[in-house]
Amino acid sequence: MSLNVETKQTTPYEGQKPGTSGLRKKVKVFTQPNYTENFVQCILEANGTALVGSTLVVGGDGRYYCKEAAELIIRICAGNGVAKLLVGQNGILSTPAVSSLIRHNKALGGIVLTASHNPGGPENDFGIKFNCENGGPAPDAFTNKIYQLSTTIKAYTLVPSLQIDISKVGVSNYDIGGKPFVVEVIDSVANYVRHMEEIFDFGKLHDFVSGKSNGKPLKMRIDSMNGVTGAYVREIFLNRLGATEASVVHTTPLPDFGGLHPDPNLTYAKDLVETVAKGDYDIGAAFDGDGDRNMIIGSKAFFVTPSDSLAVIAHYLDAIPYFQKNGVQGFARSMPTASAVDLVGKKLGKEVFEVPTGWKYFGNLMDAGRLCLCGEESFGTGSNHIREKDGIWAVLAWISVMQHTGKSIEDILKQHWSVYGRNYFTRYDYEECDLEPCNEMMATMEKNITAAEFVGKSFSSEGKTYKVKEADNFSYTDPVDKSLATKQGLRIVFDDGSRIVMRLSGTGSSGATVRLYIDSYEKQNVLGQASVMLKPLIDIALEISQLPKFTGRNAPTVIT
Ligand code: G16
Repeated sequence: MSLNVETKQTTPYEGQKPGTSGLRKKVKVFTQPNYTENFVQCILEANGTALVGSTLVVGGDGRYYCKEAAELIIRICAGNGVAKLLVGQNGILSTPAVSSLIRHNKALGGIVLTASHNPGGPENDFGIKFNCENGGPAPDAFTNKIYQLSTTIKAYTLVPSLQIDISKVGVSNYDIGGKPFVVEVIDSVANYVRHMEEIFDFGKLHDFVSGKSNGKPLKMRIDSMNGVTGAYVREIFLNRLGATEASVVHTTPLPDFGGLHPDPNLTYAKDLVETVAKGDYDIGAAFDGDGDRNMIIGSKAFFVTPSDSLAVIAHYLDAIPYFQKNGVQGFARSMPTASAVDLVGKKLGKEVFEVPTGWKYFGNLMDAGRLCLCGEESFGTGSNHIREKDGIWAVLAWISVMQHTGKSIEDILKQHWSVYGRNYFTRYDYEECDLEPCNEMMATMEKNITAAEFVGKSFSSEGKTYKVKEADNFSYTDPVDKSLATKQGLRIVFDDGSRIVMRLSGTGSSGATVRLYIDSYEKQNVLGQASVMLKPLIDIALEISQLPKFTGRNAPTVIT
């Protein structure tokens, strides 16, 4: 039976402008009449003529509204000439899994349903983003196009009568006005697990994790925080690597993450940190809702900053079969990320790139064969095996490094610092501030730090003095396509290499979140306590930015 395409009239909604990684709003915003429909129609139209006859991947982190949105997207895709959809069972796919599937299936792209680390549930957040055919988040030019379309949209098309049960794996064939349309509901984890098996030596890792190689099972606590990684973690760590059931927790993806805030950092992954601090563990790890972020801690909750995590993995990359086979190209980090990896790149003679915040800025460099490993301070680490950051990949990389060196996480870090020096790093987040005073604060600070007399100025606190070497609002020209991204964050660089960076988050769903990043390099004094070492520079940052005055906040909501 042929199904009919219907055209529905609509009017634009304000504010459908994708942020750092897609459109993130409260569920209540997305469930307004035509809100999701409008945005999905604009995503599809932004693909132009390539859409007709294409294959797309659809899936998300299982949060509230994910399944309904996936079913709606299927009907809208059917109405817009898409030929085939690969849909995760129950609408579930981690963000790295979507990226992998797009690449393996040579799809035109994928629609990812996630608000990442933001809380879920009817009162919380939902999100939609588009990933392009390289598997990576759509670049600025593409998301600007989506936004432009959203401001003028008059109609969307869909097949309202299309019935689909995405709880069962299988292929459904439809006839849409005489044209075939295929929906393949796929096992959410199979392709991703296969991919990890190609990258890492699962045999060696199994012997190490299960204790077969040295009679001592690896004591780990992997916390999925009730996000999407649960199913992937169980298959990889329990079934393939022989870990014990007690090694994994919160592995059932829940629509509201069981009330957890699935953001793997010292504040929100508190349960993991406290348990590992008290217990007898070699490694602790947590992921965010959609599985692209990770946090690594060692025995007694020894914290590995994401900037150090990137640098250590860079140092040991050739312990991983994928890199033995494909070679090691350049490294990259986002601008606010501490520059620890730069030192590894320099030593190994590799190119190192500094890009704006957002994984989308790494894609071109990877596609051009110039970049194989990158990371961000926001708990993102990944490689060119896909075009998203990849939480489980990062944990497998760390276990590979532990297996290779035979050392504890703390000893690996201490040895690293003894060779390269240490970048002490912290990030202060001031969440849900009023937008207007924050904009005013940023504008005032930009004016002050870009004034001619600012360079050369000295600032002192607690006996430490820092002299300004340069200061700007970071801009970036992509080395591959020469596209320009401006106003990517205020940064002050001091003559010892230490830095203060301030920017407004692009991933919140309401108000403004101010992020203050402090990066202080020490060649010799590498075993200090980070909070003590960073205190002078934090005080200087608060003085220069006048943050307490503008935001009315005397303390951050999150410190990492
Ligand atoms: C997204 C992006 C990351 C970015 C992070 C933080 O992560 O993919 O590249 O570093 O947001 O962005 P912001 O500082 O603007 O909030 P995710 O995990 O939220 O998709």
